[in-house]
Amino acid sequence: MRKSICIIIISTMFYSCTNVAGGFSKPKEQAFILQDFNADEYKGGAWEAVSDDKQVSFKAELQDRIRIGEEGQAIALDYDFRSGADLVGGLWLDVSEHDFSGYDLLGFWIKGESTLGFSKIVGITIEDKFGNRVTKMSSQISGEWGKVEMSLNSLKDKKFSNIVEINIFIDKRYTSIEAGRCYIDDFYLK
Ligand SMILES: [Ca+2]
Repeated sequence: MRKSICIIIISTMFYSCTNVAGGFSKPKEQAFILQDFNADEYKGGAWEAVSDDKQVSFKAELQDRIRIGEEGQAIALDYDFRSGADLVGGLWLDVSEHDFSGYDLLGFWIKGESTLGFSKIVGITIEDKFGNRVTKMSSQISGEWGKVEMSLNSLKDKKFSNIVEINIFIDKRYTSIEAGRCYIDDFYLK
């Protein structure tokens, strides 16, 4: 898949999980925050299936209005299937610098923008450097912050240290809302 935006370099940091996120207390167990989007750059961006059709169907913008935590930023992911050829697209992250070994779960926080509408179904795919992929769909997206988690154990035949990319995607076939926005923040490992 081709990536329409590529912004380089990152900061990631260890957090103790005492933050309150949108009224949800984070789990007591310590999680490793893979990406909190609080730096002005990150390694990833928006992608869409047909990037040369002169129609931008997906945008991923750092913004600080709606986020997890009292400060920092989150991604606003806009999509629009009303024109253009794209059936699928989303947000991708380069996580090749991270070793997922020793963790069981990958998660992130997501919230739909009620005033614009949003897909209630999103998918998450992790991909290793050999192109092997595991995908999970979630139909739990709402207008409030909620978590999507996927087990890493389905990758058990592969080495977690080889995971290089995460994709969050919205598929036109799975949503009746043709255009909308969701916010994404705090990718974590547990
Ligand atoms: Ca953030």
